[in-house]
Amino acid sequence: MLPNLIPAPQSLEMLEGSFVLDGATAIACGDAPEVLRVGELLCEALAARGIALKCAASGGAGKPAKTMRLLLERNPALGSEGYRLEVSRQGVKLAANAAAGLFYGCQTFRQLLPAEVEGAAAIPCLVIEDKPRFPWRGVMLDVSRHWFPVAFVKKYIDAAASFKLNVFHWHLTDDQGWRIEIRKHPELAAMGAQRSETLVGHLREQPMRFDSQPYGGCYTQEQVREVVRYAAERHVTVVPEIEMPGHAQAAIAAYPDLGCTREAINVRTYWGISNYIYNAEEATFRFLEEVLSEVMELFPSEYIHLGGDEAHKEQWRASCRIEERMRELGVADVDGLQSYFIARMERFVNAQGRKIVGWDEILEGGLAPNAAVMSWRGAAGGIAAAKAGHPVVMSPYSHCYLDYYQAQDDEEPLAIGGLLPLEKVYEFDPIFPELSAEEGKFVLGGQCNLWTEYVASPEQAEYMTYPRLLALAEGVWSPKAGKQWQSFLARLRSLEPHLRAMGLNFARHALR
Ligand code: TNX
Repeated sequence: MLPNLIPAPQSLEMLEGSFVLDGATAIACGDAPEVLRVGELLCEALAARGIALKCAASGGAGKPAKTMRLLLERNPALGSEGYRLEVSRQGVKLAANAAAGLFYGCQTFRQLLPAEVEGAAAIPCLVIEDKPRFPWRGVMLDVSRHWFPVAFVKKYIDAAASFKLNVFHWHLTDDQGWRIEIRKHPELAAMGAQRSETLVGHLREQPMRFDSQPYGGCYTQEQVREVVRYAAERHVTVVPEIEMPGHAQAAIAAYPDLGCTREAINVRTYWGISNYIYNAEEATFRFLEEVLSEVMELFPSEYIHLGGDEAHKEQWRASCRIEERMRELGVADVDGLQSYFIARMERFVNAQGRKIVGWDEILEGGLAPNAAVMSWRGAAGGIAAAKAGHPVVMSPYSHCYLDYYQAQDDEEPLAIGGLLPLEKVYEFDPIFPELSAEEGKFVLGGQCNLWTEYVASPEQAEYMTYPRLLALAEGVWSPKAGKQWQSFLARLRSLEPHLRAMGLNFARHALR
């Protein structure tokens, strides 16, 4: 029987016999600290399944009976994230060019464990060679609409990494709450992170009802550093998102001078898109640069996400001051102003050696020269950007929105709308037929997004995420040629004990 792996590896050859993994096995990691850390994380994961191993540079004191060796070994075919895993009766050899590959090999190894493990596990002898199809394998969590504790953010990253995802996009600011401490502008964490109450039920229900409960939360810089460190150990890059020029009501509530009307306003208490938008004063650009400076210090990621989506421009159109500013800045219309805004912030980010990514609306009025595009309103924006030679992450709501219903069933908890069953996520392919082979090279990968208007708890966030995130994982890691829905479903069913062992609350529609 073939082992049940998600995402499916590039190649797998089964051999005779099995290796018995038990307390007498040692993990030998060599001297590189990043490899030792990979070994330690594997030990922790195996301990959670009831197998206690020793992990050390040499494989432990004395002569261990059996070893699993983690080796850095040059193999150009494997790239920076690939690995080769050999399991024989005598031992296990895992080799890769870099620690990331060893980490992914360990995730595969974890899935080779049988459903029931009691102190020891028989691992089938085999050879796996594997590497990802795309370099950007992402998941986004919105912590503005609802806030999630650090422990949950870590668990979310840990689980994503175990399915070989490598980008955690952290949506930190929006109309309903600002969630990251900025030392230079303390009102963001004080005022901007709190709302007086929250909408009850769906936004469609009229009249609107509210819960009268103050709600808030904000990550301190120390907590942010801890999350970034935790993710890095799991070979996950955290990409922070700071929204502009729209989705800015919480920031404007904290500092009314950033807005177009300068009136005192509240952090938004219900869903939908706010009309509050940053003004275009020099002081506002300076404010955002100061915010981004602190953000870049906290997040070492190559990309900083500037949002850019759904910027309602009524307040810009209605403002004489904006008209004056547009003349001064030499922009023709409000689309031009959005484009100026993003391009100006891009210059600042580029000057610090980083790049920006934004939602596909940043194409409107002209794309900033070096920007990457995250395509959510279908694939058209991503296709246009790739054709123009810009990097693209595909995340169309039709296939990637984890806030949509996953089944047509009266029992489903309230969600924003839409319908995205597991099978449809599985069908997602980041490379669209409109792209030539050359243009396709600009597609960095794909991403699922969990917006949290209707997701108020960690349990619910997991329910919406799993197993759909596993379908995305296969779509961005595994070779396209081998993808097969029935095979995925069968593997998913047999990985149920694995999901359970990880303590994940997953939806069971496809597992029944
Ligand atoms: C659109 S996707 C948004 C979010 C909402 C989401 C709900 C995107 C860039 N913007 O602000 O939460 O729809 O599905």
